[in-house]
Amino acid sequence: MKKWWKESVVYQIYPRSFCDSDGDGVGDIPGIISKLDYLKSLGVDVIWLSPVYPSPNDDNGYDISDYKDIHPDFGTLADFDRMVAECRARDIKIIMDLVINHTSDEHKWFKLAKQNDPIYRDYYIWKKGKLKGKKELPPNNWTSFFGGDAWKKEGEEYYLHLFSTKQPDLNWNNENVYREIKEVLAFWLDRGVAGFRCDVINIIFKTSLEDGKKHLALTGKEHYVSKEGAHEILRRLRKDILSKYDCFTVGETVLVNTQMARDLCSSERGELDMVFGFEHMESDQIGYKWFKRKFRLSRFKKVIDKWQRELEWNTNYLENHDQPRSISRFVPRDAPKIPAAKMLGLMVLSLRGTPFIYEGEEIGMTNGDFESLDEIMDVESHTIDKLAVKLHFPKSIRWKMIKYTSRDNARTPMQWNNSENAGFTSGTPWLKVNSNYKSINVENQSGDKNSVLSFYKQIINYRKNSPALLRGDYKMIKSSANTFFFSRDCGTEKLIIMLNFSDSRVKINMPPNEIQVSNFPLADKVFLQPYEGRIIKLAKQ
Ligand code: TEU
Repeated sequence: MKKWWKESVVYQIYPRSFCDSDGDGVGDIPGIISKLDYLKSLGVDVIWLSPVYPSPNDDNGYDISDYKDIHPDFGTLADFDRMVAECRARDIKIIMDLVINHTSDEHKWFKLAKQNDPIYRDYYIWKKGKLKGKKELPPNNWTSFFGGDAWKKEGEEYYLHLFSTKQPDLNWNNENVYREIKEVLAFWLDRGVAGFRCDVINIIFKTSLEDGKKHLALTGKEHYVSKEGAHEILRRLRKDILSKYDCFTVGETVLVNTQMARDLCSSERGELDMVFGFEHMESDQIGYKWFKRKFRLSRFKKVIDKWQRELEWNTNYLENHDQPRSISRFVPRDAPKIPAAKMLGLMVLSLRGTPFIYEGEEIGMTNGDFESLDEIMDVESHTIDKLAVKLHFPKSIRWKMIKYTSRDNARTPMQWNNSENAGFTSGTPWLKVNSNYKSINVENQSGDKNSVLSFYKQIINYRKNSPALLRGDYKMIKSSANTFFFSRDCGTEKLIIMLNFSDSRVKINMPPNEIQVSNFPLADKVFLQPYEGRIIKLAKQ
């Protein structure tokens, strides 16, 4: 089958924050349908929908209580089918988020498991506590991704939760779990979806429940990161289900290195088609995301270059619903936002691989302008704050950590126009709208040929017609410390992409060439402007 997804531009929708059609303050499927023409005009080929399943929303849908239905906040299965049909009419495909490391604690399987049901108990991972003197401790020392213990006591035993206490981990040693999830995949593929983004897919299989080596974060990880058991499950899912449909999968893979990514994506093994690595997203963090350090382009370039060289094909992205906005982290705070947002967009869309754009990135949305923890909804931020209180971190430090790293930075409602609530809802939005919506919004930018949005449209269109950008080889070109240059070459077409990450002009020294795209309409052949991104085509020699 043709790997059509290699030539696609994927757009991630976080449904709660995209567009609300009924005024309840939460985005929904009819809202998404109303914006499909917008997405088509942007040049989007595939939509990745963050979870729309029923969920108590402890983690905004990443805690699923029914895999085969739609949350009433988002609409109904009939709305979903209509969305698929409306997408098909515009030649847009949809991929779903598949969250199968854990369910919600309100899923019927877990409710039965808690009651010691002979079948469902074993769908989850249970163990007795450990006695230390008279004190009972959790079964092992593992810590959760959101901070604190990875176990919660329920009755006589503890259950494992690598995320929040309301997200019990499934037991992938149980064949029934495999069978149930296999049916979930078929259910959505039969409804017309074109694949899945597989949440934390490389940690689903736990090899043992022994104590882990102590780490600053994620103690226990050596017992579950990228284990053979997970590889095997993915191979079985491909053989039993995925291979029967024209679809693709992209794995969200935590703590993955290029070797692990290659093992997951190699075509002989056929486990996943692509992964999201995180190494480049860590170039402004120390060890774990709560400790921020200055962004260093040298580190960032090195990581991007390594992933480009070492993987035959992969994803390119700078944003998603878990990460602060790119414009608020990969360029200095005082950088001019419009050219910088365009330059970052040019990078994502011109590297080798499938580009993923996150809602709002195409208009240069920035981090949320939250003033206190009360305005933040994210379970991760609140869990970390509680832990930091226990560790006696002063309030000002706690707030600083959360303000710059909270996942809610990217979850603020989509900014459609300059009417109240940015045109996102006629009600009260579930999360505060960024007050910069009056200047940063889709409507303002649609009519402005110099806007970030117009630039995205231009590059996407350019990409669709450029064999070098779609399929060409990648090579980094040596350049100064403040710039990132690389070539894309497919024999008939040789392009060079130049990105200036600094506020100074940079002299360029290139053979005869033609400027194809630049975020500065009057681009100069001798100098790159501050935050300029450009594509040049080398004249045939
Ligand atoms: O994220 C997994 C994951 O690694 C994140 O917890 C990440 O460490 C953190 O968000 C970085 O800030 C996925 C989903 O994308 C996330 O929204 C869910 O909360 C999580 O899985 C659990 O399902």
